[in-house]
Amino acid sequence: MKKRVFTAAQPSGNVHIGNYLGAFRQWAAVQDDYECIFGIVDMHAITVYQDPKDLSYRTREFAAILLALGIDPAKSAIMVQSAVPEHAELAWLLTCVTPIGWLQRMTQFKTKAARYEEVLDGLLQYPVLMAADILLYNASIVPVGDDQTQHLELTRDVADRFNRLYGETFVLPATKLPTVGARIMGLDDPTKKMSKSEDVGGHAVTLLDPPEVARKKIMRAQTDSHPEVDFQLSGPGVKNLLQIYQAFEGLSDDAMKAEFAGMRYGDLKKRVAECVVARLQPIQARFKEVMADEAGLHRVLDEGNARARTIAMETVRVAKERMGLFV
Ligand code: ATP
Ligand code: LTN
Repeated sequence: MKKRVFTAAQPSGNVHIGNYLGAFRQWAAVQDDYECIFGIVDMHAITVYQDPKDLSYRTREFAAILLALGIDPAKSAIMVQSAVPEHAELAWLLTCVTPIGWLQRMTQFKTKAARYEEVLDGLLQYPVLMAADILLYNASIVPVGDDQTQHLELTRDVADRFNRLYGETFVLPATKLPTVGARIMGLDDPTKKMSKSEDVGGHAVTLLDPPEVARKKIMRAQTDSHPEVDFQLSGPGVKNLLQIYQAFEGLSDDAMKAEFAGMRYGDLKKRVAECVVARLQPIQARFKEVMADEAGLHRVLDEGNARARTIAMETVRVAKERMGLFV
C-alpha cells in the first residue's frame, strides 16, 4: 500500500513563486509515489479577518491553481477544510492534550500576534488545527516549506502525547522539505521571506502576474553594489535571483556557475525574468481554462471532500473512543 501524504495551504490569494517552488511544485511531484490529500485550509485563513466574498472566491481560485500546476484529481484528493467538519472536531480533542506554553512558543504565532492589538484565540490555536489536518489522515509525510518545520514538530509532539495518554492512535508524520527553493526571499528585501501577506508592489511575483508585471518586478529586484555575479561575494538579493532560476530550471550548482559567473546584474535579471515568464505561461493558460469550467471545478472539490471525509470520520471515531467520549 502507498504511504499517505497530506499537505495544505491557505486560500489567502496572491500565490507567489515562493509558494510554488517551496511547496506546490512538490505536491504535484509526489502524486505518483504516494496517496495524496491536498487541503485548502480556509479555517486557517480566518484566524485573521477575511472578507467573506474574497475568501470563497479564493478557495475556488486556489483549487484552480492546483489543477493548473498539475495536481491530477484522478490520483489525488483536493479537499476544502471547512467542508470536512472532522478537522474542527479533532482539533478540539487535540486542544485538550496541548499545553498552552507549546503554542505560545510558536514563532509564527509570535510574529503574527505582534501585528495585532487584540490577538484572537484562533491564532493561538492555529497549530492545533494544523496538527488535526495531518493526524486525521494518518499522513506519514508532509511536504512543506521550511517556515512550517516548527509546526510539524508540534504536530509530532501532540500526536505523541495523545498516543501516550490514550494508546497508539496517530502516525507521527515526517517533514519533507524541498532541496532547492525551500526559502525564496522577497525581491524588494532579500532578508525577508517572500510572503503572500507582504503586499507591497515589488515584493513577490505571483503565479497570475501578467508577463510585463513579472518582468518589471524582477528587473527592480534589490541587488548590491558589486557589478557582476560572484558566487562568493554577491549579496542575498543576487543569491535569491540565482536560487529562483536554479529552482525553476533544475540546474546543478556547477551548471549555474558556468552560466552566470561574471554576468552583469542587468543581464542576470533579464535572464531570470525570461525564465519566470516562460515557466508561468503554461500555468496561466491552464488556470484560465479550469476557472472557466465552474461545474467541473465544483465536481473536483465535491469528490475530494467525500474521499477525505471517509478517512476523517473513521479517525475521529477511533480518537473519541480512545478518549472515552460517546461514539
Ligand atoms: P504568509 O507569509 O502570509 O503566511 P505564505 O506566503 O507563507 O503566506 P502560505 O499559504 O502560508 O503562504 O504557504 C504555502 C506554502 O508555501 C507552505 O508550504 C510554505 O512553507 C510555502 N512557502 C511560503 N513562503 C515561501 C517562500 N518564501 N519560499 C518557499 N516556500 C514558501
Ligand atoms: N500552516 C500552513 C498551512 C497548513 C498546513 C496544514 C500545511 C495548514 N494545515 C497541514 C501542511 C499540513 C501554512 O501556513 N503554510
